[in-house]
Amino acid sequence: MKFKLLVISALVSGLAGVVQAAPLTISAPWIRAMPPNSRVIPIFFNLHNPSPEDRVLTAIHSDLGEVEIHETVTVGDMKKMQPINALTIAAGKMAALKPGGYHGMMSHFTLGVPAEGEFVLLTLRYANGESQEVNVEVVRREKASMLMTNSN
Ligand SMILES: [Cu+2]
Repeated sequence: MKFKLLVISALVSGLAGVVQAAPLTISAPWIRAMPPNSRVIPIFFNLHNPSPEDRVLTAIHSDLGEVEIHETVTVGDMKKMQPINALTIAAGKMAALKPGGYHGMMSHFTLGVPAEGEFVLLTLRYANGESQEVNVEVVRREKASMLMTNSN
């Protein structure tokens, strides 16, 4: 019995050394449906970080175009958006990528502007080398509002 316990504790401590940080939780993802001649389309989702360490989103990748991470800033009485290199999601907190705030901005579409109802596979990359995928539907804003409400 004592031997078994020792083995178990050795296993647990062995695992602890290689354990991966808990994955972030993605909720209410959506891409805004835009006309087919649009040069850019916005990407939104909530990122919850359940781990005890801050996590840093450094890139959003898609095979269907280029994606930047944008922030929205107020200059005078104008709102404008600009690219940022990283978005920190503090330990235990949530970062919202939402209209009027942070968002992904997709451009240079390889297969044209994704249409309403299509899905775009995104890979979120983090500063610690981890990544995660999310398949995001292109929807109209009305439907997105329902998504966002339901996730709260
Ligand atoms: Cu933008």
